[in-house]
Amino acid sequence: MQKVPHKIGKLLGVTIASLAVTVAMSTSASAGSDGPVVVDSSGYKARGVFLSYGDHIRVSDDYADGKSAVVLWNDPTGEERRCWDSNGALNGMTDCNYNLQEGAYVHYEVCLGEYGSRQVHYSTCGESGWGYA
Ligand SMILES: [Ca+2]
Ligand SMILES: [Ca+2]
Repeated sequence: MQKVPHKIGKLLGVTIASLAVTVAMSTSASAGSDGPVVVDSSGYKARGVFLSYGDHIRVSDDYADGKSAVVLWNDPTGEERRCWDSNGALNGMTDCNYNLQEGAYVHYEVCLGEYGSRQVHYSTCGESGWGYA
């Protein structure tokens, strides 16, 4: 007799929690639009994404080859900006936090490069993505 109410309570808790997350996300993300996860030309060595809430670019070095991952993106003035993951491979996303004008387009791609010399290997850049701040 104890098991059933316990299970229902747990399920209800999960439902309410996910509902709260949905409401919070739809409220906070109303101004902009996240971009897709993009990958480098190999498809697996680097990933990047744009998140509109708070204007974050995230980049991940997914391959231990001595090269860093870098997201190249264009800010609203058209200037190229860079967000590097230079702290090693396979250790999560590195976050770059920006503050963009609401509604600004963000065009970005992820590439491999040498963080020491800030050299980008453009041939490794993958397909680009778009988001809106
Ligand atoms: Ca690497
Ligand atoms: Ca890293």
